[in-house]
Amino acid sequence: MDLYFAGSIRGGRVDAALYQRLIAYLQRTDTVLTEHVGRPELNLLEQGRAGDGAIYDQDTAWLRRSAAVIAECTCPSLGVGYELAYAEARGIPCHIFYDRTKTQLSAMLTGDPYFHIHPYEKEADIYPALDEILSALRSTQKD
Ligand code: 6K6
Repeated sequence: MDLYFAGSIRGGRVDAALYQRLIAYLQRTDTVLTEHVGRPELNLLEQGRAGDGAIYDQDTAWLRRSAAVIAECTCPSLGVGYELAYAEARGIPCHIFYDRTKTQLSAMLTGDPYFHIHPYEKEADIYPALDEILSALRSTQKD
């Protein structure tokens, strides 16, 4: 399956290493279209991809072809919030993870019953939840 992993870029890179581990886990079985989100050396001012307009066009095209969005939202990001609303408007399943010991998620996410919210306390809890999400997505796609 094609998956869209969403994580903060200009919102802050404090969790970049966590994103990289989660992306690597998903890549064992599936295609993560947004592998760059976990790149530790990602240059926030990088214009090598022809600027922000090209980034928007590419990312929204990837969102439209994704089986699901997996978002790590401990570090707040306007871009991730936008991507979640964009995916919801197109009926793409959205799974949101956040560390409940570090942050309170926006009420605009927790208050929206469309979103599947996964609060966690330690990173090890995320991986079995990802396994369940992937197997549920796979069985939906077979129907
Ligand atoms: C160059 C090389 C790698 O990345 C860049 C430039 N920036 C972006 N490239 C691709 N997607 C981006 C970039 N900046 C933001 N996004 C998208 O928005 C990602 O899919 C993230 O999930 C989300 C992060 O938004 P901000 O508001 O934290 O930047």
